[in-house]
Amino acid sequence: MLTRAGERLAGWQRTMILTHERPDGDALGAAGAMKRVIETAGRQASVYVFGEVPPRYAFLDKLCGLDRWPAAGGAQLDGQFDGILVVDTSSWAQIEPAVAYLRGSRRPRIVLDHHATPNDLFGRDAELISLIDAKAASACSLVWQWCELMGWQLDETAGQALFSGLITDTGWFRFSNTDAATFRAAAALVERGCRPEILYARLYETWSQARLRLKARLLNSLELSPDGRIATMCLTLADFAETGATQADTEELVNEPMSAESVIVSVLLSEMDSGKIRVNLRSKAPDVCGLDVDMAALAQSLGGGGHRRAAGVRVAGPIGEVKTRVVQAAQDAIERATKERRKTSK
Ligand SMILES: [Mn+2]
Repeated sequence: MLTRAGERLAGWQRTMILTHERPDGDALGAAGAMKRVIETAGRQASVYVFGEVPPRYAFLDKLCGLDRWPAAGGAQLDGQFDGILVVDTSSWAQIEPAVAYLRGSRRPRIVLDHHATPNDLFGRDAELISLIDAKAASACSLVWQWCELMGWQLDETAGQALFSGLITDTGWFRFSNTDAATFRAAAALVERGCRPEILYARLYETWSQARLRLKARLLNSLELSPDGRIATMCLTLADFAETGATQADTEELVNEPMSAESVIVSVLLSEMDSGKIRVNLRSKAPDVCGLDVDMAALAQSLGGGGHRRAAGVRVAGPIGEVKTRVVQAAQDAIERATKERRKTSK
């Protein structure tokens, strides 16, 4: 399938590349790398991003040259491209600004993704090749495999873009999705001149001052349950206003309390402008802490969703009441996990 898709892509003189809304390092890395690969082969490609590129990823914008999706909806672009490559998503809900355009367009498309969402909708109106591997750690590791198989040349820029996606989707090689394929791709990129220490500085040492101040307040709000297993942190609208930080600045902060050995569940509550409270939930892996505390189930019980280790929900405030409810639910979840463990060890 990769070969067939590769041959198809090679036949397009002009390729439109799209990725999901609120793009992350993997989305922009995969899209930017494919643009460079196509250009290096002497053909044209444009990446269209929905909305703004987050400041953290501005260097990828600069390196690869990304365009903004036109507010008019994209129909005017149709004559300018032979085919459409969608990376890191296969869900209509994540490409909302382009849905009307894609439904009307007859351009053939290739979708490359590592999420297990059903994607048949992309193909209803036009020819579609799906490259979906739900086991892959990142879209960038799939792009890497694709390039290897097709013998496509990766220049330094494409390598940096790919490395960015490999490491952001695996939390710098530490999440449970980190696999041998990721390390193989990373090793090969380093061999070709990619410098991890520079990319680390670009991705992890370029946050705003406002975020650092917000983090100070966040840690100051930390409360631990009597047994030390549940960490709770709160950010109020005043915290955001007085530090100048935004909701986007809370990215990854929920993980901070995990540095303490006793903590197995971390809860971050942030007040939003809408008046709702955003709840971020994390739990440690059972291989590490001995308990499988299901955050997806906890979030679902409050109307949200997610994965077993990382989930979230937005609920009506006030923040103090939400905190009490969520901490109680977390305690119940730990108790359930403890019972489960006793059952299986019997
Ligand atoms: Mn991804």
